[in-house]
Amino acid sequence: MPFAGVDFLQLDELLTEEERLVRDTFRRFVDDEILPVIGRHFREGTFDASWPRKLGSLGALGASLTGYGCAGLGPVAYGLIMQELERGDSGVRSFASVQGALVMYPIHSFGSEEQKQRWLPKMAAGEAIGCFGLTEPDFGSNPGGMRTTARRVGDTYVLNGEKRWITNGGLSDVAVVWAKTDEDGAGQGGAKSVRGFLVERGTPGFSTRDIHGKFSLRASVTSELIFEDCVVPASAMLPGVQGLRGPLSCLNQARFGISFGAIGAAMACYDEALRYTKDRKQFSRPLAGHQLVQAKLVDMLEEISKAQLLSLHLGRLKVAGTLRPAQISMAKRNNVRMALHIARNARDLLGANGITDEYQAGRHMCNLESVFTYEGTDHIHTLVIGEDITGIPAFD
Ligand code: TGC
Ligand code: FAD
Repeated sequence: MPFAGVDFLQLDELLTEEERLVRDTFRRFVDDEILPVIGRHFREGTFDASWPRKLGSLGALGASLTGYGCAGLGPVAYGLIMQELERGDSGVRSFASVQGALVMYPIHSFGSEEQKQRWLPKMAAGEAIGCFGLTEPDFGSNPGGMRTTARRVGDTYVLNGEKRWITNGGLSDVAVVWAKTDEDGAGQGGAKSVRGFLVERGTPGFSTRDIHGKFSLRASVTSELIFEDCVVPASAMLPGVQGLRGPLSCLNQARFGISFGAIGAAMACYDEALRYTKDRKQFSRPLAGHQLVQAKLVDMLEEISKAQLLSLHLGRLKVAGTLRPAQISMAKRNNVRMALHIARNARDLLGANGITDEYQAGRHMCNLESVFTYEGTDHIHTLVIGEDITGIPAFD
C-alpha cells in the first residue's frame, strides 16, 4: 500500500508546490524501489549497487547545490528527500547524505574549479561515489585530536594515518580526507592546520577495509581508510578552507538533512504501528482500542508533528541565511531522540512480531542507534547548545 504521509497539523499547506512534488517523487521511489528489497539487504548486510545511479537520475545527490549537474533545490525540498529516503532506511539516507553534504558540498564550497569539474557532475549522476574521512579510531567526538598527517614534500603531500567508521568507504571513487599539515603559518600540527584532501581510489598507499558484524545500518557500507605514505599531488588539497571549520561546515549541512531524515524513520514506525494495532485483536478488541495503546500512538504523532515544525522552520531560516549551528544541533538532537523513542515504542506495540525483519520497526530502531551516535552524538549536541546558552564551553 502506498505511504500516505503523516500530516496531522496540515503542514503540507506550508510547503511550496515544488517541495510537495519533490517529496512525492521520492515517496514513490521509496515505495517502489527501496521497501521491496530493503529487508533482504539489511538481513544480508548488502548495499544495492543500483541505488547511486537511481538516486542520481532523480536529482537526490547534492540536491541543494547549484550548477555542475546538481538539482539546485531549496533546503526544505532537500530535507524532504532525506525524510523520504530515511523512511525507507537510514542506510539509504546515509549514502545520499554523505555523497551530497559531506563530499559534494566541500568540493563545491572549498574546491578548485578543476576539482569541481572533475567530480561534481559524475557524483550528481551517481556515476562516482565519495566518502568523508574525519573520524579516527581514537578520535570520534573530538576530531581536533586527529593523528592523520599530510606532510608537504615538493609538489606533493604524503598522507599517513587511519580513518574509521567511514560510510561509503569501500565503495568510493574519491575520499575527502581531513589531515593535519606541517606547513609554516598553518598552525603546524594543531587543529588549525587541518586541511581537506581528495584521495582517489587506486592511489598507492591508500587502502580500505570494510567493517562487518554491525547490528545497525546493515544496508550501508562502513569502512576503514588506511594511508601509508600515500602521495597525492598538492592540487588534491581543497584550497578554500583551513582548520576544523572545514569539516564542521560540512557537518552542518548533513546534520540539517538528518533532522528531516529522522522524521522519515519515525513516520514509518508510527504508520506501521497504527496499521498493526488497528488490525490485531487482543481481549476482544483491536489493540488500538486499548487506552494505553492509544496513548502511545498519540505520543508518537505529537512528537512527529513537533519535529516536522522544527525542521521546516530550520529550512526557512536556512533560506533566509540566519540559521546557526546550535539551532541545527537542537534539531538533530531532538529529532533523532524522538525517532529512536518512537521506533522502540512501535517495536513494543508489534509484540513478538516486532523483533522480526518482516516488520520495519526493529530495523529502524537498530539503524537509529547509529544515527544517535554519528554526526555528533546526543551528548555533543547537548553541549553545543549548552555552550550557546551559557557562553561556557564544556569541552577542553
Ligand atoms: P571549536 O574550537 O569549537 O571550533 C574549531 C573551529 O571550527 C569552527 N566551528 C564551526 N564551523 C562551522 N560549523 C560548526 N558547526 C562549527 N563549530 C565550530 C570554530 O569557529 C573554529 O573555527 P576557527 O576558524 O576559529 O578555527 O572546536 P572543538 O574542537 O572544541 O569541537 C567542537 C565540537 C566538539 C562541537 C566538534 O568537534 C564536533 O562537532 N564533534 C563531533 C564530531 C562529529 O560530529 N563527527 C562526525 C563525523 S562524520 C559522520 O559522522 C558521518 S555519518 C554518515 C551520515 O551522515 O549519514
Ligand atoms: P566517542 O567520541 O568515543 O564517544 C563515546 C561516548 O562518550 C558517547 O556517548 C559520547 O557522547 C561520549 N562523549 C564523548 N565526549 C564527551 C564529552 N566531552 N562529554 C560528554 N560525553 C562525551 N565518521 C566519519 O568521519 N565519516 C563517516 O562517514 C562516518 N560514518 C559513520 C557511520 C556509522 C554507521 C557510524 C556508527 C559512525 C560513523 N562515523 C563517521 C563516526 C561517527 O561520527 C562517530 O562514531 C561519532 O562522532 C562518535 O565518535 P566515537 O564513536 O569515537 O565515540
